[in-house]
Amino acid sequence: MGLEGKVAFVTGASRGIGAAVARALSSEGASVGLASRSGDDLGLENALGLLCDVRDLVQVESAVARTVERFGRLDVCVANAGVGSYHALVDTPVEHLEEMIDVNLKGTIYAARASIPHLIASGEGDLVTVASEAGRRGLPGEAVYCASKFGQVGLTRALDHELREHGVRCTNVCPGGVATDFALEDGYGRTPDLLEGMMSAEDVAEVVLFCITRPRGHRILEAALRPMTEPSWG
Ligand code: NJP
Repeated sequence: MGLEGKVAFVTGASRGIGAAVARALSSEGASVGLASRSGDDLGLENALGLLCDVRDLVQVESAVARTVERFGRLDVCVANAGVGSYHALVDTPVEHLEEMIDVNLKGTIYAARASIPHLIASGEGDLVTVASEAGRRGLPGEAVYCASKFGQVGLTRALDHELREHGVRCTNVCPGGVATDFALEDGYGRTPDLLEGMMSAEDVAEVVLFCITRPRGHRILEAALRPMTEPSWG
């Protein structure tokens, strides 16, 4: 499944799912541009840590450009950076509402927009969006998060139509609960006890790796994965 010679750009790569994806790509031989607000390179060989707030198009464009400048090409973009705040809509702090739309939805649009010309130039590009089960159905207490995730899913599905003829595959990876730092910050609605029985970041990274290493003659449009402790909600 080697990815030697391939170059990937991952957003939200400093921890959680993004860091697990970065490690998986790197262990298969890919060079990786790792974007986050902390700019961590995870100590990986062949990695470039990039200070980047995905809410800012100029910063995203610059992070992609620096990845291409350093490694010479771009074959894979994983739009993963995301935040969640679990409240009824009327109780959702306005700054959390803005953050979810700006990071999850606009950040994904920006990462795709900046990466697409390079993915087309690669001739064998992959655009992966780390969306959510919340991008497949409405869930209680997460209306804005769902809206941002449905937006990501719609974006990636539409891009499949634009990019297939250019040899670029577009995939939504839609996990259920994953035990990371996600939404654990005070006021965001998750507590450590809720993580019991959830999937690991590595579980999701393996699915991302699986999707991008299929033979080029087919593509996976959506990969949905749930922990056994979660129902599939019909
Ligand atoms: O979250 P976490 P996950 N600009 O909190 C970065 C989705 N998902 O790995 O900037 C740039 O451990 C942040 O880095 P830093 C979820 O919606 C999750 O669980 O240094 N980067 C960090 O690297 C999200 O799309 C679950 O703070 C920004 C990363 O994002 C993706 O999976 C379930 C940023 C967040 O790491 C990864 O989430 C599900 C910004 N403005 C979907 N803001 C789940 N965990 O249960 C944050 O269905 N980051």
